[in-house]
Amino acid sequence: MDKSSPPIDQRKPTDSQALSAVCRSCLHQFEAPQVARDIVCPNCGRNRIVAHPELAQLNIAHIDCDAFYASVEKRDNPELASKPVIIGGEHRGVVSTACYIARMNGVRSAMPMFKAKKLCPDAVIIRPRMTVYRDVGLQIREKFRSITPSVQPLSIDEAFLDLTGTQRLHGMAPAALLARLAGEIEQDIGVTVSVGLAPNKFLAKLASDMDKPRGFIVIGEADKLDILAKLPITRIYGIGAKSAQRLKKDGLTVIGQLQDMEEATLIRRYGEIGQRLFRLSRGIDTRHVSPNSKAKSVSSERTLNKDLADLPSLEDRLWSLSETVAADLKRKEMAGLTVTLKLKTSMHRIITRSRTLDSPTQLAETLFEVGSDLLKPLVDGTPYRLIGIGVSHFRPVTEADQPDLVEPTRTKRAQVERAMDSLRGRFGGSTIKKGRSMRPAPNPTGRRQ
Ligand code: TTP
Ligand code: MG
Repeated sequence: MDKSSPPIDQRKPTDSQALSAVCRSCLHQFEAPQVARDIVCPNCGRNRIVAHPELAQLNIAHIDCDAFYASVEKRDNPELASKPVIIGGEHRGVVSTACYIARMNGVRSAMPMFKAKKLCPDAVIIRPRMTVYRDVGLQIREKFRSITPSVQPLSIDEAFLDLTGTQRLHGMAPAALLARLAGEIEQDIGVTVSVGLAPNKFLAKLASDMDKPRGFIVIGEADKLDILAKLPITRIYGIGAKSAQRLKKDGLTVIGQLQDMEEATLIRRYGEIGQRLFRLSRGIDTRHVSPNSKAKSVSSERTLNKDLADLPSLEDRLWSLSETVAADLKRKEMAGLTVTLKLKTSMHRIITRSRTLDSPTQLAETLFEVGSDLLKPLVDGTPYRLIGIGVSHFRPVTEADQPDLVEPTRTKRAQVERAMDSLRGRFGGSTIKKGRSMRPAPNPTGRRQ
């Protein structure tokens, strides 16, 4: 057990503890006498109640739309309301999302479409309408911003909100404000959301996912350890299938096991990740909600000293830009699905080419590989004065750069890059060069940055 944790972490709600409660239907705020499952609102008699002993002290929220693309499709075509709906088919026949009716049959995001059809033969399959989803996502983001300026979008359908200080502004507790916001989004935009309220980002994100759809879960200091203990280790962000496998080999599968381990042991075994495992398993997360983080795209471009027309020179620049973008993504804990290459000709004509990947990335190697593929057909003697590379369509970082069974060399390169990142983390920045930077320069003038 973590002996150094403050005593509050060890406290659990008891039956005699009073609960602050909010009715999600009429927003009435009241004190419920004790921990009880079936509290009914004394004002409206309904039972959609959020209640928790620490309700008045919690300020960090995560809000995520329910089955986002599918919800938008159902909104726009009421005939679909009670039918199983699957969105997808664009990227080599993979499911983007499925409504909760289709999920009852086992359909999940990222599943091959043929398998989804087998599981749910009655499903209505719809191709994604990205521009519509993006517009709806932006409208929802504006709703978030109507209650606090401190909104940090994570992807098209989710964001963190810091509600510190909003009680005075809006005259109601964060929980009531969030309940009102969820109702408004449902009413005005026609999409339902799930809300998590907690002392920090990690716990808020876990909470929003615990009671979908139309959920509202609160995690406090006193119950966080118990709630975390039962969850699989993969719920810790950054622990993907590969890390989970490694931990499983060591007999570690649930977060509770990490809570029983010393920090030094975890760091000795797993390095930087070990420290994260230690802190997050105890619900400790000091990251701030940062409203200014670039959420739409992360990119880097460079105007060249002299115009370039040959592939090796352009690739040379592309590599260092890919490294810059990857470092930015890793620092911001973001990963994107779409890679965009930008070129400006000597005549100032801008050319962009994009490719959407099967799974999101934050790796320089992948950015470079895709960027270079997009670049090759454009190298036809045209002199270019600027080159840039960017990433957009952010997905949860936990889904990033999964081992690629089809292209094992990519997996291998990803491993090397991660190892380098970890060394950089321990010994500091620029002293360590990645594999590609150490290869011989592809042309006599090629200089790595
Ligand atoms: P999510 O919020 O992960 O999923 P969701 O909103 O569909 O469902 P949930 O109720 O579990 O939150 O992703 C938001 C949208 O992003 C989703 O509607 C479709 C898209 N998406 C993909 O295109 N591919 C994927 O693998 C995932 C996970 C999502
Ligand atoms: Mg969602």
